[in-house]
Amino acid sequence: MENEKQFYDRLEQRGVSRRDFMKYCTFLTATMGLSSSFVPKVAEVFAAPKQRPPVVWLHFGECTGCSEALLRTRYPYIDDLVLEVLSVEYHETIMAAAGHQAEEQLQSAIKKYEGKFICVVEGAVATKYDGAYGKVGNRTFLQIAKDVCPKAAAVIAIGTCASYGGVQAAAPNPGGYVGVGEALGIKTLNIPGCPPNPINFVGTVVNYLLLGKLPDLDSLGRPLFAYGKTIHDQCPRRSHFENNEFVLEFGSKEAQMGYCLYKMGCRGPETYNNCPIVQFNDGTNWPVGAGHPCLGCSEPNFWDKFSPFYQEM
Ligand code: FSX
Ligand code: SF4
Ligand code: F3S
Repeated sequence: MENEKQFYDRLEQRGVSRRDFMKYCTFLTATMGLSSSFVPKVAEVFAAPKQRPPVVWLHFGECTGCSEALLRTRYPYIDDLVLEVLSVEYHETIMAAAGHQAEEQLQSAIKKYEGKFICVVEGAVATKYDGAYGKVGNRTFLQIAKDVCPKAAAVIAIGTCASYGGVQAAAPNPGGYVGVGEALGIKTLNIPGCPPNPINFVGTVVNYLLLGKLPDLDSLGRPLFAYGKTIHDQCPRRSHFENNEFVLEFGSKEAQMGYCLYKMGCRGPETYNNCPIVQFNDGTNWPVGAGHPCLGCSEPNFWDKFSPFYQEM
């Protein structure tokens, strides 16, 4: 109980009221597809964690937008709480150690927690020329992934890059970049999106801590609670699509009226994600809500498959 009280005091000090926190837990519970009776249990995962699984977070070919999305939300403290529930042993963006010291930390973490840690991978892996297109500490991404991932209890690929290659894998892709699962020939849990919505990562981790298992996945390794439906099937502009009411030019009257963006190149019909429901930055908005077509950023091979952008397919 004392710990729980300390937790809420800490939240208040950071400007997050208990009410805001409970609102967040309610939203998270609904996003995970659980009934509202789970809300107190979800709150407990943060306020009185029973376990703090060790996590090794690897960065490969990417922009670090996935970590940034998790850390830079409107109430950053709420989303990055998940990093307190986990025991983050290695994460290049947020760890204090650097250089050789950081490398030693990585080695000691995988030795100490072999078979028990969760490996989160952010970024794609270069596979051509023995992985020469990407290195950290004089080891290729490929060598690091081969060394670390098989020793983990589970591998979570965060972002489209780690899941499927993302922008690095766009043609001509001289480095032979692919997602970490393909690079190693292993199954990963994928949380795609460029960047992914932090709530889908948090929901995956909370599912694991609360129910003792990873969430159910689709055939592409994505949690069904987040990627079970297309953007198009959840889009508030859908009635305009059905009525043939389309935006044909940005800044036009039709754009102001919030018509469908299909003819501006919206890939919502082919993209599985929950953006219309969960939105970004604490529900402020999402691409289509802001008048921009969905580019399909969470789909495999989206750069090559869906470009040229802004054109109807
Ligand atoms: Fe990729 Fe993550 Fe796109 Fe960036 O680091 S999914 S480039 S937004 O953020 O890996
Ligand atoms: Fe579908 Fe995109 Fe039109 Fe929304 S804006 S209804 S996702 S095509
Ligand atoms: Fe990406 Fe489309 Fe959502 S571009 S952020 S999947 S609306």
